[in-house]
Amino acid sequence: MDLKAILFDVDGTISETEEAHRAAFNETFRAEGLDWHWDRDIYRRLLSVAGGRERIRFFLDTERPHLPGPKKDAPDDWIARLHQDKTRRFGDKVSGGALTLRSGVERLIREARDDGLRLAIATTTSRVNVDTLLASSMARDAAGSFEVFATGECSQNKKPDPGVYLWALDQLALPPEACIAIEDSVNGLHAAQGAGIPTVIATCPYTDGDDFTGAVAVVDRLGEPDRPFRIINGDARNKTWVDVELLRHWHSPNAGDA
Ligand code: XBP
Ligand code: MG
Repeated sequence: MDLKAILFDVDGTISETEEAHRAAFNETFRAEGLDWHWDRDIYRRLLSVAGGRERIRFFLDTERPHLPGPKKDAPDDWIARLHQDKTRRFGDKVSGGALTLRSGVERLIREARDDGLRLAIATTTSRVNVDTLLASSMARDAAGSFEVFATGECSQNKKPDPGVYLWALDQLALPPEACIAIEDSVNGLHAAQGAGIPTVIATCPYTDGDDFTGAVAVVDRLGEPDRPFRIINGDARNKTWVDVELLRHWHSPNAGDA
């Protein structure tokens, strides 16, 4: 089946957002009077848990099991409040212009749209974070090219569960073999694979060097004519940036029977 749609992950793929997330988490913990500080090493380890609320809960359960008082008795309500504060702080950073798009993202979105491909978002983060990021870093016409927004609110379970991708496929009314996903992380790869969607990985500093077995290709960025990618795995066909033609090539081995 020919390629009909591209599903973009957000954090780490459209923009390198995780340092802004990490700063928002740490500012939230400080404001709450907690001695928690997630440095880059801790955060890289915690990123194996998708979802900010789930990540806080994992840290609480594994690193701070002796938290006293009501927080321990009703952690979920307290964690939800912490995460709301973190999301507000993250939104302030993003709307203040703290983030830019990764190399090649806006170009590929426009090329795909002009080639008649449909575009969707498939992310763990919340819809408000996606809207704020696109509004503050992407030209309106490019941001307006996305037809479906599958965000953290759309699926019971977070990546690597395939839920968010399955929801996106349902909204697109497309089979997985008509799509390709662009991701940055192992959780994202496994979520897309779980939905049967061939996946291209563009690594980011928090995921570089991870095991992306099963991806149709692995590059260090989507790239631009003046900013070539480094092909880590896969056949680049003498290209140095990801365009629609290369995506169609990477997609073709996965196409089912015509
Ligand atoms: C990456 C995630 C998110 C972010 C933090 O999402 O796992 O949890 O780290 O955002 P993506 P929230 O699927 O886009 O790579 O705190 O809103 O979860
Ligand atoms: Mg990601």
